[in-house]
Amino acid sequence: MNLYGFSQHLLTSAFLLLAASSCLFISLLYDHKASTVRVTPLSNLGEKYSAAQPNGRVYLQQKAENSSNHVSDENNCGIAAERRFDCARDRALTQSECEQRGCCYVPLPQSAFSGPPWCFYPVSYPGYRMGALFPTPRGQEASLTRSTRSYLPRDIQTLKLEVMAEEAGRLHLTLKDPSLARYEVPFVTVPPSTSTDTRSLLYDVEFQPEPFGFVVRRASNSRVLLNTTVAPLLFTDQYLQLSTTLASSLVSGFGEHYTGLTLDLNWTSVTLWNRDMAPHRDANLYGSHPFCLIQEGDGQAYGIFLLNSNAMEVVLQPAPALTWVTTGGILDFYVFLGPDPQSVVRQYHQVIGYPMMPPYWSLGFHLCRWGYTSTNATRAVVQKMRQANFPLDVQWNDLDYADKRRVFTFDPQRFGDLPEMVKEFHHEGMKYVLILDPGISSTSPPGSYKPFDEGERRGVFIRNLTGQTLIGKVWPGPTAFPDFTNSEAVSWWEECIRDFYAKVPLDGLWIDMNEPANFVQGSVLGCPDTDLEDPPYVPDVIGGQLNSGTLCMSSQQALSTHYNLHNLYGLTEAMATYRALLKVRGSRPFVLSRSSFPGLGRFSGHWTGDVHSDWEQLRYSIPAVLLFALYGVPLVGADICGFEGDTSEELCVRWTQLGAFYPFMRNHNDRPNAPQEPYVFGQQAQAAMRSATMLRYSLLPFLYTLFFQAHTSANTVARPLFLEFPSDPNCQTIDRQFLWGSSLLISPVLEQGALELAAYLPPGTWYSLYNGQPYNSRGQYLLLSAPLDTINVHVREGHVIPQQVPALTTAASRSNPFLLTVALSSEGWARGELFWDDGESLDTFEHGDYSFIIFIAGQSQLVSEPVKVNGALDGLVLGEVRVFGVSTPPSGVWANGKKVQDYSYRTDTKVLTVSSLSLLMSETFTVQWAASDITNTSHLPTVY
Ligand code: MIG
Repeated sequence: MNLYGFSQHLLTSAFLLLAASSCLFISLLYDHKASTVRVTPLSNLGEKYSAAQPNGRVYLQQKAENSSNHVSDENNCGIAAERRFDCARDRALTQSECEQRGCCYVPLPQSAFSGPPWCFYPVSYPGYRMGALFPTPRGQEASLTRSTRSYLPRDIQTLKLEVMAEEAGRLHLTLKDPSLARYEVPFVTVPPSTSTDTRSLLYDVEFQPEPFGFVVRRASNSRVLLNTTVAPLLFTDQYLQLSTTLASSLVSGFGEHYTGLTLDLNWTSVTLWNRDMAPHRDANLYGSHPFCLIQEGDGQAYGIFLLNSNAMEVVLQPAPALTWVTTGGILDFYVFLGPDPQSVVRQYHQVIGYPMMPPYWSLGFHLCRWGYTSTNATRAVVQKMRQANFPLDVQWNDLDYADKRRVFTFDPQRFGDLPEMVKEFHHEGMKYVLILDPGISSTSPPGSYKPFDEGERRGVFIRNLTGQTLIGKVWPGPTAFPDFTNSEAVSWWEECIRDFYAKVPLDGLWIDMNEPANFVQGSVLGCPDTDLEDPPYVPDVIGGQLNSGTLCMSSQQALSTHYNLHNLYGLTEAMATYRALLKVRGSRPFVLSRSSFPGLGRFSGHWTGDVHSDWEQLRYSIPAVLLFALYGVPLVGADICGFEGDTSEELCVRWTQLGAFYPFMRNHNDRPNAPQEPYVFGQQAQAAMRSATMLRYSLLPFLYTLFFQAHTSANTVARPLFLEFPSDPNCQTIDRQFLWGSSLLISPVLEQGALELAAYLPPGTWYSLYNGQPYNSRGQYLLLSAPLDTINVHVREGHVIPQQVPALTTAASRSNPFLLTVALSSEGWARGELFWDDGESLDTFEHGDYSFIIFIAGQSQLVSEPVKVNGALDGLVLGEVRVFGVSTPPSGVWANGKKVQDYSYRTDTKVLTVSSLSLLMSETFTVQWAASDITNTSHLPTVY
């Protein structure tokens, strides 16, 4: 095949890809009206039943005959320990209490609290009875009724089940109260837009009418992915529970917690309740993501999303199985069928929205600490960074800037010239971000603090049960909390930001404390005694009560109670902040949020909060970052060198090396700690940090292109190995290494004193990014040398990595010459792409205001195909090409047909380096190297 045919083919598929992704995007953005889904015929749920059961009622083979309400007999209780489902999740029960519930009580040697439950449901415990399924405009629905009471207060006796086949790979199933509207999560989901060919569904669903339950199978192999008939559905006002078996124990998700990439299913539980809490084991942290991805073990995967924002607990047991217990709302399930893990992620993001495109500068290095106590102290930091020759794009300030810690003000003494400082930074090509807490001080003298006065006047704050503005306590003392579900609050917030921006031309906002955090429980007046403050069941939350460290549950927001909306506080603040920045600055917003919920990534990045400066926290920052990629928040990183406690030089070097590969790279430190800016360390440590940061800067064109792919195709940026190599069993749980996209493998040192590490290389050839040294892996661990100045990074064969000569800011690096690293496959080809635009305008892809170039190497040449070119590429050139894996020494090199003098070839590593090029990026270029196997290719220069 000649080169032309080769590239043409790839080009066509790239066009198709672009076209497809742009359609999708448009539909996500503009198709909010499309509320009707096409009619789902009865046969959706499996042709086989509809024929036999014309009334639509479907039965499982193993339908249990009688479901008695009496204490169960031995047979009904003879359930394997790992398949016991807890009948006493709500509270501890004695044997007689357990049996009064009609449950089995069979003690085990282990404690009832750490292993299988002693009190568990018998086979076929009474629950709901399902009626006939009827077609609806959106799919099918059926009525569920229960004739007996459950053991919990306020059963919803009748439920409506709706089953919707929205995409071939997506099942959507809801359970609601048909007679009384209950709270449902607003904002989050993007309505389905396409009609689905129901013959192509990747799944079958079967229903067991009594007691109600359902089974979801993978159509291709009949594998059972969910089976909810194993325990009863409970649906009461404040306690909703459903259990299911899973197809495997490889479960990732249910953040935000301090865990590895896959969860421990050995009788554990995770609680989803947003909380200001430094990362540590067994604690509910800042965000909630009721989504999990399950690897089936054969390369296939599926995902489950329970769209519910109430305080939730997910119980995990080794069956493998899980139980959702949530304290309100409705049950709104999505199942994503993949079949490969990256498709599961994409299907999930199609529901919660694709991530935003970050401004280019936000991929640079950010420096922050709590304790830069004045503008001059802040200036000094920037100056020392410059003197020490460290890249720095964004300087930050923490609470120090604010006058009496009140947001939207700045201290007249210490930060009196903040506006000038920010302009100076801009002058140097840098950006500036500061912290913004949601709490609005409520005790300034009337007339002296507009945000509060205006907020009160416009009624933007969360109210207590009796209708007064709820007052809590945060950094400025007593504070009110804006209700971002109130449109009036959203426009007031925009005005506050506009007023402040008129003085301080900041470039982005860091929204902290938005769980929301409160230093008093509930409010300064406590909380009223209601079922919301003290529900029949409280999941295992830090502090023991839902209002610990936050607002009263009974407090009122425009859309519902805080009880229902708590987990959405950070998301709604991020939405309001994104919108305000967009309107005020008119360019792509940068928001960094601590609290999160599904959908956050459309508006914001995330940092992992108050990590401690120790080696274990360094190591767990990798799964934290990778999990947020699954959650649709690709712009994420941990505080480099650690936030709490003193760092050490070695830890800080290793953390900076790893941090250079966090999609979001910020060094941030707490007030009392030893300083940890890169320049405070010894020369050797500084050199190591500098080279890691420079390496990142050289890779920013590649990183930016990955963000473009996340934004348009829901690809992941930092990517777990299993997503890229789903059928390699070795990759299933790896979370000490990760990938950028599909082609860069990052293997950091995570242990004190280590100067080498065992790194897994999936099958194929991997080249050292530094020198092109190849490793041919059969899928094995290799011992890699990792002296203090080195983080191991390998390029996967078959890929072209676009790079650029680094500089101390992205403003400068963006006009430097590009470099291409070409990692040839064993067949001698490679491919890569570059997305390029001005880096800060909004929706450049959507408006077609960007450049897109495909690079293809094969048959001893590298060719660029500028698929689309705009002004952003003006004057930019390709300066150098490195080709890894050139098997024979070339006898000549040509650029656009002209002979090149400045090249070198190393026979040991087989790397060809072509320097001193100056080829316009906006035009097609060709770099050719002569090798013996292409002498008969007529369009190449004759070299022998
Ligand atoms: O209660 O603004 O996670 O990054 O430096 C602490 C001060 C409040 C918590 C954030 C941290 C920030 C700090 N904030």
